[in-house]
Amino acid sequence: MQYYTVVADSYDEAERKARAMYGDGIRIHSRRDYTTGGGFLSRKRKRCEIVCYLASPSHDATHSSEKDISEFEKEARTPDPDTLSRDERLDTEVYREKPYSKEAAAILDSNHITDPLRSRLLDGIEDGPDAPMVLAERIASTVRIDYERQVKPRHFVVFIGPTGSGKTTTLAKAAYLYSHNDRSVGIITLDTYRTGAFEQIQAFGNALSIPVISAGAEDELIKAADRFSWKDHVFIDTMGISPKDKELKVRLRGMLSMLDRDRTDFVLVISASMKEEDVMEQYAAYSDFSPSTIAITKLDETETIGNILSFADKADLPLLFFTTGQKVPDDIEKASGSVVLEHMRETGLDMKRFRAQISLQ
Ligand SMILES: Nc1nc2c(ncn2[C@@H]2O[C@H](COP(=O)(O)OP(=O)(O)O)[C@@H](O)[C@H]2O)c(=O)[nH]1
Ligand SMILES: [Mg+2]
Repeated sequence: MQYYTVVADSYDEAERKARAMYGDGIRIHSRRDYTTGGGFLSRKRKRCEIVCYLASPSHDATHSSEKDISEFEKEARTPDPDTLSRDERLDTEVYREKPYSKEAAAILDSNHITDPLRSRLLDGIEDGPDAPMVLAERIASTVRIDYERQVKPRHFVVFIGPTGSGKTTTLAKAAYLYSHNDRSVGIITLDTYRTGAFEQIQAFGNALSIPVISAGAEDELIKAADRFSWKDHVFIDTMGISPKDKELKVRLRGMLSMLDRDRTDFVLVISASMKEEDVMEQYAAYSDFSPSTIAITKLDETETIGNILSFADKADLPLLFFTTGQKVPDDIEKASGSVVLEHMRETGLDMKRFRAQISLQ
């Protein structure tokens, strides 16, 4: 078994850090409290070291009872420095807290960037006048951007996500953007449920000269896909499904299973104004469709996108587009490192100086 040692100022901090780094599946094996410093040059400082391990994969963490957890926590709070055998000690990967810039941490916190992304971004950034610049550079290079799909998505591009997140509007903007690269595009809408849904997408289609077909059942989708088979890209709009609406989800999944998976991209559309926990919940509802990329909408309605960046990092999804208003087709931009930085809350970053110093996409 692999053991991890995490050191921090207090037990709670060490536990928080361990969870952030290794996930909620960790179990705490032992704890050691000690003090450092106290010499001529440094003050005494209390420290806490915890040794933890990951519950074995066969152990289903979701089935461990509350009782188990409270018992292991009780045990973990009892200092027990010598319980590891020598071999186990040798097998222990030691993580020691490194000094990091408090200014950089404040910037990340004001942007709601959470662990594990927060810890990764801060790792090794030392205090000093350059800290915000180093952080900005790191953010720009850490955030994953879907450059490949920005240039060439697959044949079918399906937009999924909660109702009202901006799927239909963003799909129309994106279809127009791609049609400008000398590509022929078409739109199929599966949203035949909501009143006015077809009229909305058809109005966009008419305004942008993109043909729109409505398909309410599997055979209709097959026919529509056939009619558009000569198109470079076919954008498929869907209805939002609430986590409770199992029937609608089964129906949507049934229709989408008609598409050739190897020729299909699923774009998850998420509003930037959602809290990270709510985004995670929505992501779980749509995870069956295995989205490969994210479009973030309504950046004009929020001051920061740290919540989305933290989510994207946890879900390991790259960013495709940002939308910044209701105007179709104008209010859309391809995601990039510099656009991400521009949409971070007032951080004291001098974007002009920053742009001048490092070249970003
Ligand atoms: N402010 C703002 N509103 C947006 C943006 N994108 C979409 N909307 C609005 O959000 C509402 C829902 O959009 P819609 O595309 O119908 O969402 P859907 O239910 O996911 O298809 C509409 O009023 C859109 O105009 C955006 O980037 N900024
Ligand atoms: Mg819609």
